[in-house]
Amino acid sequence: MERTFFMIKPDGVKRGLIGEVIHRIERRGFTIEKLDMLEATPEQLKKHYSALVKKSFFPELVAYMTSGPVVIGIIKGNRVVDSWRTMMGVTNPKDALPGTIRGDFGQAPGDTGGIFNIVHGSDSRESAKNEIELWFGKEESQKDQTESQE
Ligand code: DAT
Ligand code: MG
Repeated sequence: MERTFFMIKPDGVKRGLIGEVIHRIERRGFTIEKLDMLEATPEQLKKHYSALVKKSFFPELVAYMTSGPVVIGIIKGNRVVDSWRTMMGVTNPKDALPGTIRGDFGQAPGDTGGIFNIVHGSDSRESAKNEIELWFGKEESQKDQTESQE
């Protein structure tokens, strides 16, 4: 059984969408294995978004992601990595389909940038493992390794 890392970003928490997101995960039949609430630090975000640190929007992204508490969690299920990405919708809410979380709730108010897309999900099994280690520790990520071979 596969596991993935997800996050409800500060806009999702502020807008009262924790229940909505959790409900969609449960309704879809995935198991929530871990759940926590915290304030992400710029150091954690540099690691979490290591592929994006050189992008022009990175300072804006860190400001967004540190603008309030986030909910982090691990969900488990058959092919959950890809399924959760599908449930989230594409990165920019302007393009995200209705019925997806980002398509139903995301906001992209400016023409020049500013993406507030409610949720995060790992984009591959490898990212899931790395992100689980970053946010929940090595022991939790190693559990993931043995279980992903099932
Ligand atoms: P995703 O969250 O769909 O995996 P990503 O990993 O490419 O997308 O980017 C991470 C986050 O960075 C994304 O959720 C919102 C922000 N972001 C990406 N591209 C952006 C852009 N062009 N302008 C502003 N923010 C952006
Ligand atoms: Mg990503």
